[in-house]
Amino acid sequence: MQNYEPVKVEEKWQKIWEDNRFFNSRCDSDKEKYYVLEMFPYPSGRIHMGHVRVYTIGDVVARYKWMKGYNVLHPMGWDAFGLPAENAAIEHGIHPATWTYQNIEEMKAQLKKMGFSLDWEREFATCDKEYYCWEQLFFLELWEKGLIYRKEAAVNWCPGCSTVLANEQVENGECWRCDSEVEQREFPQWFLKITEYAEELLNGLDRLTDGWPERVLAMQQNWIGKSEGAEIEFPVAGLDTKLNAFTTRPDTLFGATFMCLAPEHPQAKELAEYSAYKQEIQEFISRMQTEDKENRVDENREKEGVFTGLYCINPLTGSKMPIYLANFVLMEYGTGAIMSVPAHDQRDFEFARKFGLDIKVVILPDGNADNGPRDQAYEGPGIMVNSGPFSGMQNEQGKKEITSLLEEKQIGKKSINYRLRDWNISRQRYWGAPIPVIYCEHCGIVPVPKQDLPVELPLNVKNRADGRSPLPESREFLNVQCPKCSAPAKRETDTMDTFVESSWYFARYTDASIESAPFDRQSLDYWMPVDQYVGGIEHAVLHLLYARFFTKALRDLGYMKVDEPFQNLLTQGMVLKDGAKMSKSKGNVVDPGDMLERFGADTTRLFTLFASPPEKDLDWTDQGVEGAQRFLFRLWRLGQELIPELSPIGACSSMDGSELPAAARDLRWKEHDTIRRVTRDMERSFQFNTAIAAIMELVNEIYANKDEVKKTEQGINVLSSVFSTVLLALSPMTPHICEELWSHMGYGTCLAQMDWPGYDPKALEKEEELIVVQVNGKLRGKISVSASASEDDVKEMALGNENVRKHIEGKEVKKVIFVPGKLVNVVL
Ligand code: ANZ
Ligand code: ZN
Repeated sequence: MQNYEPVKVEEKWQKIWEDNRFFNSRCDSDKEKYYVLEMFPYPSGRIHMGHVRVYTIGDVVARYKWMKGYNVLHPMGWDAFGLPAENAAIEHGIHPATWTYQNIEEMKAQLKKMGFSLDWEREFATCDKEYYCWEQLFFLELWEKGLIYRKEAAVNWCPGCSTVLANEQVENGECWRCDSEVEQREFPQWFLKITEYAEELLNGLDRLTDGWPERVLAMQQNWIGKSEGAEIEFPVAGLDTKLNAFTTRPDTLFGATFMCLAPEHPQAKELAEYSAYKQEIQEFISRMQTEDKENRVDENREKEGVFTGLYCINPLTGSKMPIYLANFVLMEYGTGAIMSVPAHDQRDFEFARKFGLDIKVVILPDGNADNGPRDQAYEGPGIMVNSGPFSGMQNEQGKKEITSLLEEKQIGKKSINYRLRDWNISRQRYWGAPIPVIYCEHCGIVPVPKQDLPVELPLNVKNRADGRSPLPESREFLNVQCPKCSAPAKRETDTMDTFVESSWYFARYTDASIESAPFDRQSLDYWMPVDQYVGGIEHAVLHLLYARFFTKALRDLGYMKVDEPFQNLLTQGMVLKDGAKMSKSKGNVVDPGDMLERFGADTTRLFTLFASPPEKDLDWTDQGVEGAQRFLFRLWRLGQELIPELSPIGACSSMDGSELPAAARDLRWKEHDTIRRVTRDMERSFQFNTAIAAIMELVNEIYANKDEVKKTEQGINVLSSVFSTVLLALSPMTPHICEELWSHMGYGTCLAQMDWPGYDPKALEKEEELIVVQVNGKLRGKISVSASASEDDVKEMALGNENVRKHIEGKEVKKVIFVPGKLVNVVL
């Protein structure tokens, strides 16, 4: 008897798979393709349990689809640009490139130990210039198409480190490194015009309803945030100027009693010039400038403002509306100015209370005339009141009619606003793809000529101790001849947001080695879109939105024909320990490296798959891991005991069931029923945990009946088939141990090359069970049902029995008790 030594078995099969190149995909138009992808990792140095989980899920899908006869693509690469590499450079004095590529090697070795069926021939890192050069080309082409522009924009600035910070580096408004308060500063930045696609990104969600989690769709929808309403002009009293406000509630115009401007509004400064409160206004503006915008719009944030001393005229009532600057109004949304309706908007209500402004009710919930004082705004629908000719109207109707009136008078118009903002892709960082732009004193902003790409990120720079990018100081990089006039010019020293790289990597995998173009068109059209994408919910609106946008933009540049990159999306749950997310500070981190050494890949895989369905959180427990390991040992022992007597006759092999002895027939029934259940669980949103449970049941059944079944030759055939079926069904989850036992059985081909077993419906038919049906405990009938019938099926049949029907007629059924395989009791 051979001992089970997981690590030895695993190394053996990993080598065999790799040597035979089983998982290296080729285009094959005769076969249906299946592209499964997990979000690629950042090369931090070691894989963590989150990686283990997501890549295991993807691997089971890939292996299953191979077995189902698909031509599968399952690639892997590295999201390799980004800040941690620069931090490591500062901390350990090691170059970001060295650090990154070393980490890749280490993580790759770990991933290989997990036995994933990955096509490593397509591997790349986004920091390879062979990759980012195409991104620079896209930049230039998007620019030509008007989808990229440069504009002054506020960024996070740390006065302590005198550098710009990424959003992720701002913690509670403070610099992560020196704790200085972060300020907002204006810098010229490059923007990708994602807003141009707002409507398409929104409508495209409808086509994803079958394949994407509802939650992600809802998050994207909210993020895009389409609002329909009106833009209305308000003349400023005594000045030859007017303010434009965007509102979703033109029906409340009669209740608009004051105006609020964003502190950053350009007209705020203009008005200050005419104001007696100039000083206060300026103080307010500069105070707001330092405050985080998220904070400012937080609904719990105290409302703040300053009166400008000036007034607008309400175009419908003619009354004077004092103009304020207010903290909760942002310049980025709508027009940066609002008409305030304190009776029907809670923020306006709080503001009005604080500054003693008029509150005028213009909508009543159901028209009842409760006009007394309120302690909060009524934001719901209702009947319009105090609204001149519109009084008595339903407010939805009022929205339309007031907008038409404003349009007629040419003082307003319908307007649609999106919450979605253009994507600022400039980063004042070193470890990223250089933005291919040159600044010339004579010619202005000049694109790098396409034949000069890539603009290589120089490696011979000294990373600065203060964390600022070394690029502006690299004379070699900075100084360049203007491509137009040949005068000395300067390169752009900002690099691209790393989310740009992850917006198209999935397309590059379709042919990662082509050097003459970003994509091989034929391969791209064959493989795209990704059939199954797997990744974390934290990317619901970041990466997943950017990638959708980029796909559409590349389509419009003529590179691809798909509209959506990811047909189906699975967002896996988190890996917890003791109910909390694993983190260094909590000290509850489980290291996959240790797991691999102690238990091996199959146990690690089995545990993560079995502990909970993929989309739910998974709580790591030692007992769970040990349980998974115990099961594999049990399977191994069963194999050692049985295999000498078994022969490689195939899984779910065909035989005449009616001739079998009872024990063998029952086991054969269980075999086919297991495949039916496992196939269903795999097909239906990848419920691997229940699939595994079904296989475990089958193993138990073999243990319980093997001695009896073994007695006849036919029985041994059944055992051969059943054990083969166990190995096949389990092989996507724990491929190594299955391959090993499969080879012990004497099969000549690898499991990795086998087809998924199909069950024989005939094998499932035989089992008819006699079920006793009682009404209030008294025998009223007997029904014969298939053993595979569900509880609901049996109950339905019981209630449908003629005699039973007679006894329950006209009475209320309180409860139906079901004892599987035995009885149904109807309680009246
Ligand atoms: C008057 C009004 C009356 C409003 C009322 C609401 C209720 P959504 O739905 O998110 O699009 N608003 C407009 N621009 C703003 C800005 N730049 N900063 C802060 N608030 C702004 O929200 C649209 C509503 O948010 C607009 O409709 C406006 O307030 C406010 F009973 O106008 B409303
Ligand atoms: Zn020039």
